[in-house]
Amino acid sequence: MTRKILIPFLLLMAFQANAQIKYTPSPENLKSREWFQDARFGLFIHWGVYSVLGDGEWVMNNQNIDKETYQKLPNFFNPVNYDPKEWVAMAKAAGMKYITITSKHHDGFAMFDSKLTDWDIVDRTPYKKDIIKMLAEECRKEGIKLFFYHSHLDWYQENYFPLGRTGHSSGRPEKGDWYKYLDYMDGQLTELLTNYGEIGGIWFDGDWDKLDADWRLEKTYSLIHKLQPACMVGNNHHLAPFPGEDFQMFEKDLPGHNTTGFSGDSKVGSLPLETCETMNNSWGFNLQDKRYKSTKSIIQYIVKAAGYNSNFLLNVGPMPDGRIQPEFVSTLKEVGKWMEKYGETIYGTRGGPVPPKSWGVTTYKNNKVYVHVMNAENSNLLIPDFGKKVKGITLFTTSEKLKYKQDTFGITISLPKDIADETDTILVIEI
Ligand code: H79
Repeated sequence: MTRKILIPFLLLMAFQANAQIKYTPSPENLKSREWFQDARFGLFIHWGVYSVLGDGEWVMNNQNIDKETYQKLPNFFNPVNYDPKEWVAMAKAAGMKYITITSKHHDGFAMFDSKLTDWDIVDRTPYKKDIIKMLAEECRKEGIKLFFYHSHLDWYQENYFPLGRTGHSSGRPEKGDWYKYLDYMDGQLTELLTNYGEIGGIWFDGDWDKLDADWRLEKTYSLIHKLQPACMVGNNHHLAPFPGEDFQMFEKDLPGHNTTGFSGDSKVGSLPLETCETMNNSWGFNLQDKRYKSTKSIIQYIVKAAGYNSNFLLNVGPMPDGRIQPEFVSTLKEVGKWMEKYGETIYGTRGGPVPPKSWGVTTYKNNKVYVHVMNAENSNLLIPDFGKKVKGITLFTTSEKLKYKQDTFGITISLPKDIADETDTILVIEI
């Protein structure tokens, strides 16, 4: 081959090889995915200097606060009542197995001690302590895995330029170096994955702010997997998963649903799934938001998520003084009581074998199928055939044997009489 032909040929080969690079998760990573799915229930925490204003984590954008003014907020962030022991104990008692906390939200403020900026908790607040480090230590002690929510979108950094769809009132100059911003982000992720022990995963959000930007995701994802191979990557981009991602999340929607309007393109893929929800209607602390979800509806959300083969990540927005509001604490306590009693039908299970129905959902583990009846429609329940011979059916709480008939249509079960107003009546099918 002459050089004239050889060089383009080699380039073409290299290009094809590159196009074929596929992400192969490491054995450690695959193990994390199993652990994650078995865990089923986690605590989401949105906490930042925005909490001071009691108007949610989008307050900088929503109230059109410019950077100069917003910079006053860290001066008032002094969470003297912050006690990571209390937070972790609360999560554990609720039956949660992991915590996902905002290391940085869209306001760009680092809740950890970053050497790459002084826009962080240690440099700017009177509190001066790294709340993430304190939480990481407590989580490790208590066997709770820690994940970081980290925002791609940044309303503070000048190199986040050109601007996206949000953060237009921050008063930044009309110039910036995009790739420097991405280097900065990779730098902060390196800090988070080097200085805080083992991290369960990184939960990205905000790339939808700049749909056409080169986010250099492959580079960032491989950096994460190089630093901590077991660390799972997820990205709330509302699209089908990209290569390099290890779990797929759904915001305020069960997998495949789109009640919010922004989950439309979130085709459910084959990775572990997670649904996140708020306890009232806000992520960050919101003083006026009293739309508290009932214990029953939260339990039913956990159960439904499990039936969709999905984890449930339930959010609290702690108050600026470091405490979690009592309304949340008491509901979580009740949820924990339920999980203690019925957790066997949730933890370590997978969704199915019957897809979710109007009456409820199913989960399974080994030779048991748990039928979660949340809306009994009449005294008999028909479960479509799922190709297994039934050995017996009992009521989970009392082990009472239930009458049933199995034929080509499925299994018809006679339900116990007085279940109408229960949160979740669980039947156990032995196969
Ligand atoms: O961290 C919490 C929220 O602050 C964050 N995700 C959760 C976990 C969040 N950010 N935005 N949203 C949730 C709602 C998204 C709204 C959008 Fe749009 C609609 C994004 C794109 C279309 C509004 C309009 C924002 C950009 C254009």
